[in-house]
Amino acid sequence: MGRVSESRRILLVNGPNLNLLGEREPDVYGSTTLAEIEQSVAERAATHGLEVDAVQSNHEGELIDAIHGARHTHVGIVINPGAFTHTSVAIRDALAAVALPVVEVHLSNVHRREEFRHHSYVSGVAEAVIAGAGPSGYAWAVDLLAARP
Ligand code: DHK
Repeated sequence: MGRVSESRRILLVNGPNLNLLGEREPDVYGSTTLAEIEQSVAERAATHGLEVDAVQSNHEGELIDAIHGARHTHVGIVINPGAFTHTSVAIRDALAAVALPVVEVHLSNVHRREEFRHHSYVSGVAEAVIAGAGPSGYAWAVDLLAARP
């Protein structure tokens, strides 16, 4: 009799203001909504046999709690920390604490934008960083996590 294997889950984390995707500065962030991104991430993950739990919050502590919550249950994290990318040692420390593989995603090419967006506290604890690829970046992040043993 075969054993039913537990599903492999990834955590998708989106930070502040990303709930407004679709209407927020569409020239910078595009017209795709967060719901559409979450749906496409789930579909991409399913092609790899992965399931996705998605969280978005405008509150740093809620993002940290979600990251902590993944530590024994998920195989990796895809995160767009929004503006917390450039400010939050606490989110970086949370990602380091859970010791899961992390892929950092930005819809826009932060390096082509204002100087204050060029530094990321998260990149130093990420396996990979994808910036400027729009919503496709999230799907590629899933591919990267799925490719890990
Ligand atoms: C999203 C944000 O909200 C900004 O604060 C970052 C990032 C860039 C993005 O491109 O997805 O600077």
